[in-house]
Amino acid sequence: MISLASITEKVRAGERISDDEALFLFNSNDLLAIGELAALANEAKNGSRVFFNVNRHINHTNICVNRCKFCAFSRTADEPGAYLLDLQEIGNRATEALHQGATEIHIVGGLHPDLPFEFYLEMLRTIKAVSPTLHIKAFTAVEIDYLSQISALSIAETLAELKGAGLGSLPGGGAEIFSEKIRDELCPEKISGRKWLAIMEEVHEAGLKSNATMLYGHLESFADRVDHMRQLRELQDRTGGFQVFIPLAFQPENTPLKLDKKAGTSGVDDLKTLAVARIYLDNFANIKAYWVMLGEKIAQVSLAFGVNDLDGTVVEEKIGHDAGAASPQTMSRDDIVALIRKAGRTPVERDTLYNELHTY
Ligand code: V47
Ligand code: SF4
Repeated sequence: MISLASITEKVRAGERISDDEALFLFNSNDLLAIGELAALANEAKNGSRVFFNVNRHINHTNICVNRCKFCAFSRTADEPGAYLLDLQEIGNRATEALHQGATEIHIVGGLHPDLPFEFYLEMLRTIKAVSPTLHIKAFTAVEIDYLSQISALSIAETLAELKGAGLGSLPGGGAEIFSEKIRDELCPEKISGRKWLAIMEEVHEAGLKSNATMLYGHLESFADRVDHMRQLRELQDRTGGFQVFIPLAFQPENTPLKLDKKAGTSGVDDLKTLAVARIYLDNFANIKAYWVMLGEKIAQVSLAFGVNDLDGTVVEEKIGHDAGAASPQTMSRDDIVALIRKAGRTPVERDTLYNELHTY
């Protein structure tokens, strides 16, 4: 019989927990016990060190052919608020980021109906021309699939072209929730969970690292969350190419999915989800709290619930804030260092590939 005691024994022995055990934890209300287990699992990997990075997000366009029901960011080209940044503006933002000490540019955007593949290559080259030292983490698996369609290249060829133009790694977006039933309701136009995983496998085979996310707090059940993490754990066993798992707390404002005023996640759910992820995903080195969606305070408390990574200075964020995120647009390096220190942890600035740059 599964119990908290039997799971604790496994975690103490460094053993992998089962899907049923993860589900048991999700269904438990003993948040502090789950947090303690997650902290144990994390401390074995990372001690008291917490990673963060200095980065800038650039969302080159919000014009998108898809209409995911959880998304408040996307527009059709003729809708108010639709935008497309030109290459000069993208170069200016990268230059500004470089001067502010950024080591990473994080780029994701809508699936624009008219941009040619060459635009994406030029965007990467433009940023690399600002500084070859800037790491470009860009394009979700969903965008890679779209770029392979517009370029009429295979996924492997698309990745090779992008890599040649300066792509350094991939962010973890577009995973949403892998359950076919929920995905059909949420984002029927988007590639399937199976395709997302297949593309990530090719990404890893191409020698590129990537991240992995899970959007939670909408229509999915706890079992759907465990199913999602199981598929990530299995792929990670095969490739080892995921650097970090990032649960994304659904922000309901201005989305077609805003069912009622209670939509969205609770602090308890946020902490439990991060903690269960730390315990279950034993082959992921890092669990990241994305403070933009969680708010700074929950992100800080999560450092006692198994989290060892915080993203980042960000600078300008649209996807969460268009959907009502209450967090600020940016945190400075000093803000993040103070947040980590006040949690009694050691701040470590990293680069995108988790090389350590500076311990504070
Ligand atoms: O794929 C869209 C999500 C993702 C909403 O890899 C929403 O380091 C909450 O993936 N509420 C893009 N989430 C962002 C993303 C990300 C962010 C930070 C770091 C990394 C990384 C990746 O945002 C989308 C989608 O899952 N999203 N709308 C919303 N209303
Ligand atoms: Fe488009 Fe991405 Fe928003 Fe879906 S989540 S509508 S693919 S921008």
